[in-house]
Amino acid sequence: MTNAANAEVRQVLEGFMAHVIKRNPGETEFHQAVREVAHSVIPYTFDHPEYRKEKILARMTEPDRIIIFRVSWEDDEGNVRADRAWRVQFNNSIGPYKGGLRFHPTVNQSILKFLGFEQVFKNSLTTLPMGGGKGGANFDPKGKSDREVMRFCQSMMTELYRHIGARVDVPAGDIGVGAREIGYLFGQYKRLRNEFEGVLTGKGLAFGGSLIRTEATGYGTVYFMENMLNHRGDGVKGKKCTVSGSGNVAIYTIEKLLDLGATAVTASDSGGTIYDPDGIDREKLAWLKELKEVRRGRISEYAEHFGCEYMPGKRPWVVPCDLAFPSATQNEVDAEDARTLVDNGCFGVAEGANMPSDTDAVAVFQEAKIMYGPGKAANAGGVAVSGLEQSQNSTRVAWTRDEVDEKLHKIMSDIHEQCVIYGGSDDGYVDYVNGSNIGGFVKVANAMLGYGVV
Ligand code: NDP
Ligand code: 2IT
Repeated sequence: MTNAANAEVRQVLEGFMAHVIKRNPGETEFHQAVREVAHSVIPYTFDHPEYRKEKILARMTEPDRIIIFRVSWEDDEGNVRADRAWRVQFNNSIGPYKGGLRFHPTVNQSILKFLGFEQVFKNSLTTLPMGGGKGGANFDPKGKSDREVMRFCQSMMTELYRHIGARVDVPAGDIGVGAREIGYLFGQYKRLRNEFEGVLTGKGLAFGGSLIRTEATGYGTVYFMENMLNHRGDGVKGKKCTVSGSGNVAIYTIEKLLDLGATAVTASDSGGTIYDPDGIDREKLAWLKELKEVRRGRISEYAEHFGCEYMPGKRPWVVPCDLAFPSATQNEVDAEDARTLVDNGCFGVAEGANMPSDTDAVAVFQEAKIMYGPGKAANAGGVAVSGLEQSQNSTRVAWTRDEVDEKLHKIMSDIHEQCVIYGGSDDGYVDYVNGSNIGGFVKVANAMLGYGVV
């Protein structure tokens, strides 16, 4: 591009963002997610004027609708509680809305809009027919009894059920929402509608869940890293890895790293990080699963039990590694963390979490030209297997573990391929940010062009 053309692109981009910020005041996470996509897509639309003429990207930043509602429930002491819940139905151009539910005290509209927006592109990349949505509540499941969580979920579904359906909107899990919560939500939906349908994914295996859905996000993130490495003639085997978080995504990332002969040396939660230089082996991982999935304990207990270092209040990025897997939450890697990682020799990042690297951290990775796989590509395996769960539900079949894993492999490699098509350059470097943003955009944009002005 000439200097004049570059200046024009920049001007359009800044004007576009000014408009987004004005229309969505204070929603900083949402602005961040839109800016990252606009950086890739606006230059692309200069070569594809039909998208600009029809204002496709601008229309994509406006959710189809947002449903906000009160969830009243009673705790074990008989106190009345009132929380707030949302469902952001972002875009259903290529399929029913699809995306998780997050239960966390920090949940607000900005966070759910950023997650819903990202989901539109991620779901498009999976190659499956899924639109994008996200929801959740500012309910804090920590320290609540099973019965309290059940009452909350039942109350939430008593409103949510009117807005969702197997052909309308299909929620799943995210932070604070796992198999237990999906069970309670599905049970209430079924009772209210008197219909047994695939309205949620991540269900228990006894009632329509898919094999490998629990593992899919972590497994898929490692498969994506393997694809990025294979593209450069390397592989995951033998690499030392840092992983953040100790929830669903982190645990199955660590498991797949072990399967492929790599070593994870860290895990974390909101309290701090454990550093186990010997690596989290199978026995320790089994203990960690029990700690997090059954006892719902803290990561500091791992350090006490196995006698390794615990770094309270710290994130894993100070630990030298070859590969990093941020798998906890948004903006958990800042520019300083990114510089530390790169200076310590890290040459690959695959994001299991959604938007874990902030804008400045992404710039550090890109300037250093390390392999950087953004969440919408790297962690798409979770929603992809959700899509496979929907297919199994609607055809009333159940695929084997191997069948689902094989399809997951294929989907992750197809996503990688799309990134290379839209983000590759002659010197072999792949810009996975541009690749995933443009790759995710094109299919949704073409559907929107087909629909006319709606
Ligand atoms: P879980 O609830 O199972 O685990 C979340 C983990 O992240 C916990 O270790 C938690 O620690 C930590 N964490 C959460 N919030 C914070 C915070 N504000 N600061 C520090 N640590 C935090 O969630 P998942 O593993 O399912 O999700 C993790 C990430 O992966 C999220 O970004 C989610 O959006 C993304 N993701 C999840 C998918 C899925 O299928 N589940 C699919 C694709 C992406 P603590 O217990 O202390 O809160
Ligand atoms: O961010 C995500 O992709 C998820 N939380 C999974 C969504 C899903 O519908 O499986």
